[in-house]
Amino acid sequence: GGSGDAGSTGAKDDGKITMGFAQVGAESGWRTANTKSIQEEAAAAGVDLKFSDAQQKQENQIKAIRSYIQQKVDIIAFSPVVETGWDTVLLEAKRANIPVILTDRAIDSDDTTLYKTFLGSDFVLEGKKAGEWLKENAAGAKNVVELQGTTGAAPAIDRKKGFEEAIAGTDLKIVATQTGDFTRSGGKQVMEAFLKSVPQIDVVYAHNDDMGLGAIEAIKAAGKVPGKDIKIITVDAVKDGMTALAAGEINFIVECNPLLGKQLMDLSKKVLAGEEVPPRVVTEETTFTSEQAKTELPNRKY
Ligand code: GYE
Repeated sequence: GGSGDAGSTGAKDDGKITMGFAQVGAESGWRTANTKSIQEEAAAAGVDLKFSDAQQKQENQIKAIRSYIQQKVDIIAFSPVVETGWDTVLLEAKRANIPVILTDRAIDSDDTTLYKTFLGSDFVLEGKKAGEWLKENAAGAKNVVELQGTTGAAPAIDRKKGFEEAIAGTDLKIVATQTGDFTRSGGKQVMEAFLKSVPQIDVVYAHNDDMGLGAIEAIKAAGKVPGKDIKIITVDAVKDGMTALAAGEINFIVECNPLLGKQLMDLSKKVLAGEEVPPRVVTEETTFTSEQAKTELPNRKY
């Protein structure tokens, strides 16, 4: 922290930046890759990283942020588990003159002075890409079941929204939707229940690879063939997802890039140097079909 060395913004006596990072949890392959990227890039940038895992609970993240404020870190970065309920703690950071950067997920607040910038994907666009592919590539399919991410999380809200926009006015319909909390076990459990209660399922739209992989287990256990009897679309494109895509068990994946570490360190340095940063930094992403996954898989880093 910057305590005691008057006149300097952010740097301690040794000149090192201290960052407090409040991570969501370790719920998915995406999250594991994201954590690794932040830790590695902090080390490469000479940033002293204090890292906490909130186990997908907002109260834990709020506690972690408060402790970073008490420790007088130079900058706080976090990936908000849900969109709402952040104003109080972020106001505390602001009053303590500690800048905040949102990474990966956005918050829903009218007060945009509570953070310097938001670095992450366009989740509505991801949902749209999923819906567009389905419209064009699944002739005859009608009934979609949706495995939602964590309730109240930006990627769950936005991936649903974008997908619904894309399939509006077509024969495709979401006939059942429930959260699987972005985990493999959650996806499996919800899919088991859907297979029992929904008479005809043509498509699974899972908000991430892990829930899609859990759904595959449930579909196989029910004696059906994933990717054939039931089409599967997911978001993320982590290695396990890409492997299932190459094998034809998943039909389409919308990429979401977890490697945000380098950009986060660069933005933090700029903020602490008093430089202007854009209020929103969007990461660039693509999509993969089964054929493309076969080519890409050997190069996949996470
Ligand atoms: O898609 C999912 C993870 O916030 C973009 O969180 C992230 C999402 C990602 O658990 O796998």
